[in-house]
Amino acid sequence: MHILMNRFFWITLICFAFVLSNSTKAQMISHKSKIQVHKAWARATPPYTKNAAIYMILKNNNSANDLLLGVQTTVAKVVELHTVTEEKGMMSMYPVKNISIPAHGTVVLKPGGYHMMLVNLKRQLKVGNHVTLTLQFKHAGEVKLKVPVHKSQRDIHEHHEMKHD
Ligand SMILES: [Cu+2]
Repeated sequence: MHILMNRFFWITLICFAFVLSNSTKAQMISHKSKIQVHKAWARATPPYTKNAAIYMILKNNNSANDLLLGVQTTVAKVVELHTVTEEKGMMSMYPVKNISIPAHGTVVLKPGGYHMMLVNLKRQLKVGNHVTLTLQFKHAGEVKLKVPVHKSQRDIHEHHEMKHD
């Protein structure tokens, strides 16, 4: 009986650690931030591509509006904040100064909308790689992230949000 209990304890502990390491929040290095980041991913690039896009959901748990002011990374020279507009059937993207996240609200950075643009990549982004980002918010300060590289949005979900019942 004692051995059984013991084993149960370890299994529980391992499962718990597993859940922690696989939750989407686990990719956030700064945990206490008022800004939560979910489902972040960087788009894989073909060789010799100069730019790459990063998408994520930004959730503001604060009772004041916040602003994403800028982003830093080691894999590119610059990270720009972009949005996409449609004019005469042509989609074009252009840089914005910041991205506003309403109090207790969310902003979705997704293909066809807001995104972060890695400009002048220092290396190719391959599936399985991670990109380390530092997000700068006006109120929440710095949020550090480790973002996985995927081919498309369809690849992300499940294995980052493994459920244990
Ligand atoms: Cu862009």
